[in-house]
Amino acid sequence: MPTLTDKKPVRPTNRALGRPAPELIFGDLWEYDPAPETADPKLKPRYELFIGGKFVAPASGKYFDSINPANETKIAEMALGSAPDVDAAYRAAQKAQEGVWGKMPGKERAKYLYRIARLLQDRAREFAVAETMDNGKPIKETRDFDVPMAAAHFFYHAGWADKLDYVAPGRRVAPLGIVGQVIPWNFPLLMMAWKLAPALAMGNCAVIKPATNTPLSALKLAEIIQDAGLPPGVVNILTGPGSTGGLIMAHPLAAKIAFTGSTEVGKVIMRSVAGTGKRMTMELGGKAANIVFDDAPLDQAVEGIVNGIFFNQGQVCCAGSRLLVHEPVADAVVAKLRNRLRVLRVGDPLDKNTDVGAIVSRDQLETVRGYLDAGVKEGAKMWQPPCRLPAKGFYMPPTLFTGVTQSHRIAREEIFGPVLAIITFRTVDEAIEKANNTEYGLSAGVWTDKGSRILKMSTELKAGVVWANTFNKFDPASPFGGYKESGFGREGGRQGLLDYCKLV
Ligand code: TAP
Repeated sequence: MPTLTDKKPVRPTNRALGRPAPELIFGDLWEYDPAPETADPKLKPRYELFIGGKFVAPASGKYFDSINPANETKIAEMALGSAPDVDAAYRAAQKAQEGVWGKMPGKERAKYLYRIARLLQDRAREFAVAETMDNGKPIKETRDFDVPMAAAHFFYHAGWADKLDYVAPGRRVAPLGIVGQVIPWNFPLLMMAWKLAPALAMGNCAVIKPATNTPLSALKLAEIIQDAGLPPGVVNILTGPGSTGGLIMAHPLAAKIAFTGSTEVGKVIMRSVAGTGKRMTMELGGKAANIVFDDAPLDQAVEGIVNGIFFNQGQVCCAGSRLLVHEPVADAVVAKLRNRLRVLRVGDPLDKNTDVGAIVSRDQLETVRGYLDAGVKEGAKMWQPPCRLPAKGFYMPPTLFTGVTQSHRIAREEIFGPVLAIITFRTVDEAIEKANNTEYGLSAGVWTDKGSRILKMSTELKAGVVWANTFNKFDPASPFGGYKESGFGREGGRQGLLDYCKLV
C-alpha cells in the first residue's frame, strides 16, 4: 500500500510557517509515516501562556522550571498562570464561542482539526523527542504511540464534525459552550488530544491546563494550533499548579468541566462543582486485574503482562497492576516473567532500545519506593532483575511481588509505577470476585483459549474496558472510561461526543 510520502502531493504554502502546509488528504491517516524530520525538539528557553491565539506573559510575572526526569536538567521555563490569566482565557473563549466557533458549520470546523492532525504528523519526530524529554517515557513509545495516537484523535473527531446528526439519531445536537479541562502528566500530548478533539468537533471552545510536570507538549501543540489558523480563543492553554486547575474548574463561564487525574483530586473538584449545574466528566484512577487462565497461550500472555504494567513505567491509569494467575500455571508464569524482565532495558528514554524509561518526577519515584517498602513490610516477596540504573535521573527497576494477598496496600492502591502485584486463584468465580474486589473499575484483561470464558468474564468484570488476549489497545473510535471510583463519562467514539454536546 503506498504511503502518503510516496504520493508527493503539491502543498500550498502556509504563510505562518514559511514552509508547505500539510495537505488535507483523507486515507492512510493512521499509518502515515512522517517525513524524515530533524529530531531537534526545537525548544525555547521560555514558554508563555496561550490565550486568545497569542503567547502572553502571565499576570503574576512568575515562571517555573520544567525538568527532564531522565537526567534532572532544566528543559525550559514555563509561565505560572493565576486568576487573572484564567479569567482572560475564559473571556477569549467566550468571544470565540459566540463570535465564530459556535456558529461555524461542522464541515468548516473539521478542516481545522484535520490541519492540526497533519501538522502534528509533520512534526512527529520533534514532538516525540520533546515529550520523551519532558516526561521520561521511552522514545519508542512517544514515537510509535503517543504522537501518532494524538494525531489519530484529531483525525477521528474531524471526521465527526460534519456528521453530528448521527451522534444522536433523531435529535439535534448543539455545543455546550466553553469547557474547562485539566489533564495529568502520564500522556501529556495524548490527553490534550483526547480532551480538545471532541470538544472542538462539537463546536465548543476550551480552556485547558496540562500538569506541572509535563507542560511542554501542550505549548508546542499551541504552536500548531496557531499555525493551523484556528480562530483566536477557541483553544486557550494555561500552565501552572493545581490551584490554576482549580480556578479553571470553578470559573462561572465553564459550561462543562472535564478532568483526568487522580481520584483524590477528582473528588475535590466534584465537591467544588456540585450544585453549579456544570456538566462534568471524570477520568480517574485504576487498579486493573490482568487475569491469566491455565489454558492461555502463556508466552503471549507474558508479553501482555509486561506490556500491561511496564508500558510508560506503569504510570498508566488502566495499567494491569494486579496479575491474577490460575494456580496450575502460576509458577510457570512467574518464571517466564522473571526471564522476560531480565532482558528489559532500563535507562535513557531517548535511546530507541530502551524499554523502561524514567519515572516522571522525584516525588513520584518516592511514592513508588514507598509502595515497595509497604509491600515488603506487609509480607509480600519482592523481586527485581539485576540492572544498572543511570547515576542521575529518576529510575526504578521493573518489580514483581509474589505472595500478595488482597488486603496488601500494593494490591489495593494505585501505585502508578512499574510494580506488579501477583495473586493466584483457583476457579473462574474466584477470579471474578478478586478482580472486582477494588474500589476502581477502569480496565481488565483476560487471557484464555475459551471464547465462552471471555464472554463470561467480560460480562461480569466491573470495568470500563475488558481486553481479551491483549492489553493496552486503544483506538479513537473506542470509548474509554470507568465505573466506581475510576470516574464517569466516556472519551472516544460516539459516546465521547455525547459528553460534549446538548441534545435539543
Ligand atoms: P493529579 O494530581 O490528580 O493531577 C492531575 C491534574 O490536576 C494536574 O494537571 C494537576 O496539576 C491538576 N490538579 C491538582 N490539584 C488540582 C485541583 N485541586 N483542582 C484542579 N486541578 C488540580 O494526578 P496526576 O498525579 O497528575 O496523575 C496521576 C493520576 O491520574 C493517577 O491516579 C491516574 O490513574 C490518573 N489518570 C487517569 C486517567 C484516566 S483516563 N482515567 C488517565 C491518566 C491519569 P499539577 O500537575 O500542577 O498538580
